[in-house]
Amino acid sequence: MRSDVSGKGAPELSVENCGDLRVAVIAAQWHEKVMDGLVEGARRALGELGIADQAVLRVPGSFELPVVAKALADRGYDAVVALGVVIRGGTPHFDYVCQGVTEGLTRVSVDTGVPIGFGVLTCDTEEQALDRAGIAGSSEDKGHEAVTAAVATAVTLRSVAKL
Ligand code: DLZ
Repeated sequence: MRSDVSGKGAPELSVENCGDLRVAVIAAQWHEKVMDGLVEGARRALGELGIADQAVLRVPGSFELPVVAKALADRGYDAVVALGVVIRGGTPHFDYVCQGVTEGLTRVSVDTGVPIGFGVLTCDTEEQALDRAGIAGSSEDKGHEAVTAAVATAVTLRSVAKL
């Protein structure tokens, strides 16, 4: 594993009794090769978890993820997973997109009570993003991780509802 990779300390999540959950994945379209890896990792995780009721939708860019996440939460999905890649350029645009998507997704999740898996990579370079995209040679698989985290949280919320 590379020393600059952020996943040090990540838990091995074991998620059970989740096959009946409804899960939606939303994916931005900027940086196609990285996004293909994230979406593939997300689909793999859904399969491993036995989630049959699933939807995968696309939006143009990461900035559009929160509004669609809100619509999906309102439609009754138990968990939503947001995937995107924002790569730093020469202008402050990176900061605005990162801030908008992060704050937007947080707000939607807390306001609706629906967990949102945060699979938005915010990287300085495309190489860093590819290293987290779950493709051959990557050190991390952030699409898979985001689905697992969202579904694990939905299972926890179901337990909370029974307390
Ligand atoms: C405009 C823009 C830029 C410069 N960079 C990215 C990026 O690296 N990743 C991404 O997902 N989207 C980017 N966008 C597009 C914005 O997210 C958004 O789609 C547009 O500003 C239109 O609202």
